[in-house]
Amino acid sequence: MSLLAKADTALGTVIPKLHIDGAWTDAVSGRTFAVVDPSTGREIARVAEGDAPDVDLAVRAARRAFESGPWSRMTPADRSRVVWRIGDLLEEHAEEFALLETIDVGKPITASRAADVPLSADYFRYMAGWATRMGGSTVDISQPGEWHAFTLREPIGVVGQIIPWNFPLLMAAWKLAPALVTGNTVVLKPAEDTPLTALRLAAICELAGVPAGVVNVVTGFGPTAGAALAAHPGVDKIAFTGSTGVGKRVVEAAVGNLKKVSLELGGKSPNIIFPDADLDQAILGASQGIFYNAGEACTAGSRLYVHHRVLDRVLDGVSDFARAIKVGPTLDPETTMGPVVSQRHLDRVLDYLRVGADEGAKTLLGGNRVDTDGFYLDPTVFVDTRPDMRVVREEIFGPVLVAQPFSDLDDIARIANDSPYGLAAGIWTKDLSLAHRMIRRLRAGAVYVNSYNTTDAALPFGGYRQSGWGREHGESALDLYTETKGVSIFLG
Ligand code: TXE
Repeated sequence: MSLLAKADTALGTVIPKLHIDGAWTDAVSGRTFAVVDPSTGREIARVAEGDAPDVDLAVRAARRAFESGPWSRMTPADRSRVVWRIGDLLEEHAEEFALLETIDVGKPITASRAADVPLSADYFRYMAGWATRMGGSTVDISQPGEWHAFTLREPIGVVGQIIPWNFPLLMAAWKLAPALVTGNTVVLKPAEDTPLTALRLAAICELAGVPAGVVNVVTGFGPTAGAALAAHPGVDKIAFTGSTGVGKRVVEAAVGNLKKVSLELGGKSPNIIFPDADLDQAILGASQGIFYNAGEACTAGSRLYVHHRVLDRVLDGVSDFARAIKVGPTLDPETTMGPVVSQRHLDRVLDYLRVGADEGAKTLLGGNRVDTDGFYLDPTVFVDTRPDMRVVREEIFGPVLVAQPFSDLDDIARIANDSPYGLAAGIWTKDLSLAHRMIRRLRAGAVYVNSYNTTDAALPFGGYRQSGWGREHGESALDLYTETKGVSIFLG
């Protein structure tokens, strides 16, 4: 069977409806919206268009499931087993999920197979372990002999989760797994561009033994379904990954009932190559840091700073890498870079290419859309940029790199930090003390040394400044989904 036919079969496994209280339902309005394959620009499915009334039904179902159990009252070992099983089932259905992700997002099948699906499966299994590991502690208060004081960690309750389209399955895993192991119930809203794997995942959760009402999925648009979820008074906590602008709107919407908020937002991350670096490694890291996933990554190393002594060599190397990228249809195993996610996003990135040229940046490479069906762009490198240019300051979220030389080792931390964002930063050097000095000076939630884009389920992840609030992964993820109760007992 060809991959195209297999993708069609995978598409047939998705129930294109809302998943509320364990049932698949149409939107109250009866409306649906189109899902488009970015490789071709053609509609491949229609899914239910949820809105405020559907969100309300889902929140009520999640509340019932939270209040009446069994989920929030299950033993940690039982919850752990169910969450682990989600990971195992994802692995059993790996090829189906990889195909769905590929046709929905426009990412090469090789990437979906190698990264998105296995990382998502591993994430559920990693988080499953925390169910039986987390707990409170005993605390000595004023006169220990007369008091017994301790803490309890309890689920927050009903959690709303709004996720983006660049890594839809992985983002669903990052959100669902910690919320579930800690005993919360969830209403998940996937991005309108990429609803397929979240819907399939809801079915997998049920197969794994997640009770009805614990994982609800409402597909729909941001300003309608998303905004309704963020504002809903029955939601105790909202977790959002997406643009900084919408993150601010989510915060405003959450004010009504002061629901807890965690945010993973945009970035414009610096990748800094010092003159002593292993340049072959650094060139590879700088190139993959921006061109992986067609630049649609919040941690993308989109600002490249190269010491002037090695600038030419690095730019030559990055250009060679970019020229060797095979831009093309995502089901072709030879393709190394797919299209961007949508016509809307293509227009946004093309606009930045025009802005960069107008601002006086020099296009070293690329700068054009690929003239074919689908939303393809050439890998692009701008040089001769200035710190105040929009292409240097704003997140483009496409395969567009801005490169600048630097001379002063002390000044580069200030230049790198000159951004409203603070999500990630990369350093390339063999000088250990320089690396350590830089690590401390960079204002970013993730610092990569002689590597780029390393993520691990165990390593806290989140942003400084306008890149977000809170830390996902590791034990920090539990903080996002639990309340801590301080208990004091007077012993008399
Ligand atoms: O993001 P949105 P968009 C950045 C990136 C990109 C830009 C715009 O720079 O170019 O955002 O992309 C939901 N209330 N990132 O417009 O709108 C929406 O339905 C509640 C970085 O696609 O932020 C989707 O589910 N929710 C990012 C989610 O928010 C709303 C990943 C993200 O979409 C809403 C994606 C509203 N008013 C884009 N409006 C990252 N940090 O990785 C929209 N949404």
